[in-house]
Amino acid sequence: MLDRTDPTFRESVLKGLAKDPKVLEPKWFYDAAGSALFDEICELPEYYPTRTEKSILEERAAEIASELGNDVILYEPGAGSLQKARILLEALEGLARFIPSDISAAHLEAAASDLRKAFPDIAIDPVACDFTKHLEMPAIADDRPVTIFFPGSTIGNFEPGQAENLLRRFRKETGARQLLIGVDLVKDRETLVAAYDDAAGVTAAFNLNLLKRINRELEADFALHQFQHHALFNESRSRIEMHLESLCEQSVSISGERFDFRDGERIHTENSYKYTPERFASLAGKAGWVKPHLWTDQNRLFGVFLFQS
Ligand code: AVI
Repeated sequence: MLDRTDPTFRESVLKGLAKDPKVLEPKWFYDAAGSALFDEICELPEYYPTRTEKSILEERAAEIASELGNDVILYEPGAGSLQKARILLEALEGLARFIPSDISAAHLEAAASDLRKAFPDIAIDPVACDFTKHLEMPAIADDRPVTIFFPGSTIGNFEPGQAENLLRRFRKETGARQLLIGVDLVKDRETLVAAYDDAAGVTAAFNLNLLKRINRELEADFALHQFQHHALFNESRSRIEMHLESLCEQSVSISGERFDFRDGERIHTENSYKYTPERFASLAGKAGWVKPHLWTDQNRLFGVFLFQS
């Protein structure tokens, strides 16, 4: 298979590692190996968000469906494998149209054609686009109101200011009237840290895979065994942080440029923000999303919000 490197990858890596402290953007986690590791993370006993959100959607499907109504166009940005959409489509009896969007056109088309078989009465119109830049609408004559579906707590990987802008753009670029969104909630430190530092080491492999990808795609020589995964809860900023920590003083060459690491120096690779229901409703409110309705699990680990515009 042709290994095509995104032309902005090199620029982003060289720029991020020239900073102090060093950073790498989390969007680069998801090459083929990284995506497979993320799927494994979602199945881990410590990683509660995926299964908790799924159980909320399953258990509250009828209620959610009655709040949403079925005379809407459901639009899912960054839809991926369409696993969560299936639960909702089953509940939204009579839904006419579903628009999944994803950056990878091939992946999306394959997932959409499976979905068409399962839901022959729903028009499925995938659109390939990068939702962090722009939300594309397919060229269809359908003036039903749009409902945005944004599960998975993906919103937590954006800085709060960026998250607000993104939610505003969701409304403006599609004219959406409703937003159904999954949000990971603040909880005790132990549960949070375990979810990002699992006993089997899958999250560590996911984090370290970023260095493997840089080695492969950007002619670099990171010695993987000389870096270790580190996850912490930064309580004052209400976020999990993932880092890669250098285990010794060392130099790494990337595309002919040299980067020096002190013993113990960290590369900051990801933030995952955790919200209280009030804080998230206030952030969404600033983006024009009002009247929050929250569904949560018994232990209030995760929240599924419905907002109106
Ligand atoms: C994709 N995103 C919502 C995950 C999260 O929980 O922030 C990414 C992840 N990183 C490590 N584990 C999972």
